[in-house]
Amino acid sequence: MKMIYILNGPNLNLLGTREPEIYGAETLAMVEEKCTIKAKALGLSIDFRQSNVEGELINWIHEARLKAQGIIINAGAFTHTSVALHDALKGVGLPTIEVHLSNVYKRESFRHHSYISPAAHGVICGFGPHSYELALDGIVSVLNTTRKG
Ligand code: CA2
Repeated sequence: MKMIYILNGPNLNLLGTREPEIYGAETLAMVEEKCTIKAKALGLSIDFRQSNVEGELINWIHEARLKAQGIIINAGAFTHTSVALHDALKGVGLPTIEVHLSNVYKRESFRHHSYISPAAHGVICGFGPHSYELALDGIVSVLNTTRKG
């Protein structure tokens, strides 16, 4: 079964506790549960993780090179700051979907630039927790169209 790493960046552990008008009322554990159900229906395994530490996210991306077939990443605010995450994703070269709960383009201009997007196959944002399920559909589509051999 194909393994997908779903990586979450800083402050996403606070999901469901504040700013429900932006991020929704669901906790990250609830998002993980939905992803687990969706992944099972798609025939995928997932490893769902969150860290507030940039280096830990980078190490997980490196780990994914040998252990996973794809990455879904919500890098949180590191999206807008981290050349290091960009380089890690480029370096590993796995199919990657960038995901955001909120529509970052409707928000402050500093959220309009992403260092992740140039290293990603595609971007999904603005659908709340459902963004993650859409990203799982997206990664299946990428994996099924990537040329083998
Ligand atoms: O919309 C997204 O998913 C973001 O990646 C979330 C990040 C933000 O910096 C990005 O621009 C867009 C912030 C995650 C923090 O989430 C919280 C949730 C509830 C309470 C506090 C923070």
